[in-house]
Amino acid sequence: MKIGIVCYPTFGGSGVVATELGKGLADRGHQVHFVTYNQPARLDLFSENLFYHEVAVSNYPLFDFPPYELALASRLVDVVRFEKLDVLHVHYAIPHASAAFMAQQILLTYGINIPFITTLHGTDITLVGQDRTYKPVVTFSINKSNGVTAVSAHLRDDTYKYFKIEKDIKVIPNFIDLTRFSLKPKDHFKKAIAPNGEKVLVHTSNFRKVKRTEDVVKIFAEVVKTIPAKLLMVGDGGERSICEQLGRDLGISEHIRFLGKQDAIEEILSVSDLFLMPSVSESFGLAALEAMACKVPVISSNAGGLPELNVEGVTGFLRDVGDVAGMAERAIYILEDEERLNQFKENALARAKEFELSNILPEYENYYKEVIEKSKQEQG
Ligand code: GMT
Repeated sequence: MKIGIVCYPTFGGSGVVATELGKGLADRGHQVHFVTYNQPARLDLFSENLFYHEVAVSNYPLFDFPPYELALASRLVDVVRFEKLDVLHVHYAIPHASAAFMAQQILLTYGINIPFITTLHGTDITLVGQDRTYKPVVTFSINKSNGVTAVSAHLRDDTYKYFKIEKDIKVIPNFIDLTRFSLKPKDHFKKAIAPNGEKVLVHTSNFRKVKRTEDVVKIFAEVVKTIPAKLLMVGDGGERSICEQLGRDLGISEHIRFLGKQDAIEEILSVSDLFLMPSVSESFGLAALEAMACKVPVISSNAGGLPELNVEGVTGFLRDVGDVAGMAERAIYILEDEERLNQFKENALARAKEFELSNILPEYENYYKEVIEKSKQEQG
């Protein structure tokens, strides 16, 4: 198949999923065309089946807000026509689904009928999508999609709850490439981070409010009272400086390292003993899956789709959003007993294996075929 993928090229979960999916599809012989405003962060390899088409946005002085959606639609028209794509797959509804719909309508005037699939990732539904400024467009473009997927059953149900959706939404969870995300021998790094054998807790995110990163610091503050430990904070965003200040205020900053944005996340996870994800909402929790693949158990909130990934008492524990004391108590429970910790680590990996790329990718392939076939039939 010839597949066009639209996504945010940044470090966000939807962009990561879209890029890893495209790479996986290219490995299986499909031709994959990324259409976005920057080279996706994880599109870091050469393959004869991978293509990248940049969307250039005109900076005409009249525009206070350059119309990215129009530029994207125009670029999609161009790429579909000249690369003869079979299907478009857009990740994150805003503004990708409406741009794909516009491109689809324009392409009809050229006698080309291309179906498009929208994958809902989370905040496009739970946060931004519900903003009155976007809701009618989000609803319309989901309903006009030829196929719709959501990354968890919870996100699918939320979409039905908050929007008037007439389409079937297929759940296809996030996935993990275990050849990349696995425990790496990084003893020298572990020694540098935790020279006295301290336990290493870790959090990776884009430090937005939805991640409740302050809770991460507060949980750690409780843990370090009982267990010698270090905290690695990976990523960057608006809440980072607040967390740095909180660490200082709580007198624990010497035990916390802010590492900023990192490419080799799997190396950091490889020296970690426990992952913290206290998010207020999380449609799936890809960062937690990446941790589990590197044998790191998870203490998380029970928000959104997290219970579909993190299994209570097996791969970690889940507590209500904001229950810092409960999360800290469960973190100590896992970390205080070496044998117990090792069992949780094994369980985390076993669970991650269920989301192996090779298990999930065929679900997307089959769905593409189904949607293409259906669209051909509808066309007559
Ligand atoms: O909100 C983010 O963390 C980024 C966001 C995105 O769409 O880029 O991530 C969402 O999509 C990921 C991939 O499907 C999911 O694993 C994350 O749980 C989800 N984030 C939230 O729902 C907050």
